[in-house]
Formats: sequence, structure tokens, C-alpha cells
Amino acid sequence: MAFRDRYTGLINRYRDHLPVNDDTPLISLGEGNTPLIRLKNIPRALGRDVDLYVKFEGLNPTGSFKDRGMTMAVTRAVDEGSKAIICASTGNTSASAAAYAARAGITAFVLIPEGKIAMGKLAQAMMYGATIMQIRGNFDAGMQLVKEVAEDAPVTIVNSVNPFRLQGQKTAAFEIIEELGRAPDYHCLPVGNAGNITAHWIGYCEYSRTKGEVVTRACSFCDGHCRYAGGPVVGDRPVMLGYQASGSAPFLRGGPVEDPDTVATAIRIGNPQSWQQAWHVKEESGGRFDELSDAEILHAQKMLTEHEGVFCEPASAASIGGAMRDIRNGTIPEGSTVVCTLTGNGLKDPDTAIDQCKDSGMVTIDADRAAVNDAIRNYL
Ligand code: AN7
Repeated sequence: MAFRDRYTGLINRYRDHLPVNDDTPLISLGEGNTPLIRLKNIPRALGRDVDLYVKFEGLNPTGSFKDRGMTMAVTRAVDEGSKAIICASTGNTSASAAAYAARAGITAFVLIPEGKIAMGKLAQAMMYGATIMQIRGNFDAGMQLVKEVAEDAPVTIVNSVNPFRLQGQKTAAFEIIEELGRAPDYHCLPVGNAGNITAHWIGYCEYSRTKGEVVTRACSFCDGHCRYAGGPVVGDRPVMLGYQASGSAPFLRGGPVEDPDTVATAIRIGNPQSWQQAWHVKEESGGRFDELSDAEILHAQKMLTEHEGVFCEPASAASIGGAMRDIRNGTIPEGSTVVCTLTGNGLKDPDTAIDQCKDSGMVTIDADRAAVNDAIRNYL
């Protein structure tokens, strides 16, 4: 019994809502089913009555939300006979693509911006055995190249321009609705290529649980993949809030950013591929895009780690940093239920973490009892 109920990944869990049939061989590493953690200390520190949650996507098999989309994209690629996948990446997509390709026994080609991806992600892509091309250029240049090359090379693109990626990623919204019993009032996400905010909106539109009943709703993006019930969209969908890093904030500048830069290398993207969809999400949900400085992003990352015990990577902290600001200034009103997606694990980028903490908490002492006692006395 228990064995039959074993969790075996999000495609199996949500197969009725995903583009697979009963015979499709699934390429899965048990992704999805991530914890929705209710924060305690941050809301108290803010002095506001909000129900604040983080959806910790950093606990997926390769440490980021990308696995949700990758299980779907690689499953379909393999089913269609593809022997190789390709992506441009700021790091997490490359780690995920490499892992699912390894699982499927196919080849992964990844294009990454030289010197601008976090060490953990590079280690993953190398260990999983991807063929890595470091390019002298940024993510946007890599993305352009991948799209050109895939026109005639026998490779399947697994960036989020592959529609199956967003189909997999929408399941995060399903999980949140199931756990809260409804959609939150606000959903906060970091925005780079803008695929994830789009995918969440697809999920919220498509599948909602109201008064204990599963309601399938009309959705603007289903591409024929989802169960389209038709009719007007009613009831509870969240206001979608997307946060970019100030140095890489095309949505705030109103056009592509030539030379994006930020400490949050995951979202160092100047020309989002899902621009139009994300803009539509903002309009339809009554939401907003906003920006955070690198200092604000790192501060939010440290707050969440130190005060809640949840260690996410810098890009992910843009969601909680933005939410904290909007809760404090009343843009998110008291009484709201708020979910922030933490897209990646803090262990992905140890260099930035150590650099941020280098002046605190660590002393070097002799290996003797008196020295340890001294150190304790100093700190208490
Ligand atoms: C931790 O890996 O684009 O707005 O190539 O790794 O859906 O792009 C990563 C994106 C947020 C932004 N947080 O999501 C890549 C890549 C983390 C990320 C984003 C990314 P999208």
C-alpha cells in the first residue's frame, strides 16, 4: 500500500494536467513536492499581521525550480526520439538539464557565460557530464546562439522557450493551492527570463481548489496542453509580484538591458524570453514588477537564513526582499496571505555567501579548552 503511494515526481502526481499519456516513459528524479514553510520571525520583526510563506524550490533534486520544467521537457524530448538537448544558462538550467540528460542517457550541451555562474552550479554541470561551452558573452548572447543552432542541429532546446518547461513548472502553483486550501493573495517571484512567473500564472489559472472542490479554469496560455474548461475566470488567483535586480531590470527600464549585471547571477538577464507573457501576467493579475539593489538582495538572503533557518541563493532572495519591503510599506496589506518562491538553494553559490559573512561569527583559536571558553565568554 505505502509502496504504491510512494511519491515518484510531479508528472505522476499531476499527469491529468500534463501533456503525457499512459505510455510515455517518464524521466524523473522525484522533483516537486517541496515544502511550503510558514515564516515566524520575519513577520514578527516587520510588525505586520501577514501570513507569510516561502515555497522552498531549492529542495528539488538539483537544488532549483528548474527540475519541475526539466522533467517534463526531457520526458517529451526523449519520447520524441531526441538524443541531445541544449540550453543557454545562468547556471541552474544547465545543472538541471545535465542531470535529467544523465538520467535519460542522452547528451546535454550547455552554454554558460564565462566566469559568471556560481560554483555549485558549475560543479553540477561538470559532474553530471554535460558538454559545457563557456562563452565570452552573457546569457542573452547564449540564448540567441542556442536558438540559431537548434534550427538545424539535431538538438532539442530545453530553455523555457520549450513550452513543456512551463507546463512542468506550473505544478508549483498546484501544490500551493492544495496546501493552503486556496490560492494566496500575493505571490512573489524573482524574475529573470520570466518563465517561472508565467508558469505559476498558468498553474493558478488552470487549477484551483475552492470550497474543497477542484475547479479547472480558463487560462490565457494553455497552448492546448491544459484542461481548458472555458467560461469566465472567477475567484481566487493571487496578485503576481515580480522582482528584478536593479542592474538587470529590463521590465523596469521598459526595454532590453544591454549589459546586465548583478550579484544574483541567476537573474543576470537583460532580454527575457517570456517578456510578453510576463507582462500579460502582471496586467491580468493586477500585479507589478519592481527592482531590488544587490545590497537589498543580499540583506534579504541573510535575514532569511539567520532568522528563519532557510538558506536560498541570492536571486531567490529577491522575492522575500521585495515582499518584506511591500509588507512594510503597506503595498501588501495586513491580513494578506503571501507566498514567496525561493527558486534555488543557498549552497549553489558558496562564494557569495562566504564573502557576505567574512567579517562575522568566525574566529581562529588554539585547539585548547581555555581558548574555546574565552570565545564563548566573548559571545555571550
Ligand atoms: C535561482 O538557469 O535562467 O524568470 O539559465 O536560477 O523563470 O528565468 C535561471 C533563472 C530565478 C529566474 N531564480 O527565473 C538559468 C536561468 C533562480 C534562477 C530565476 C532563475 P525565470
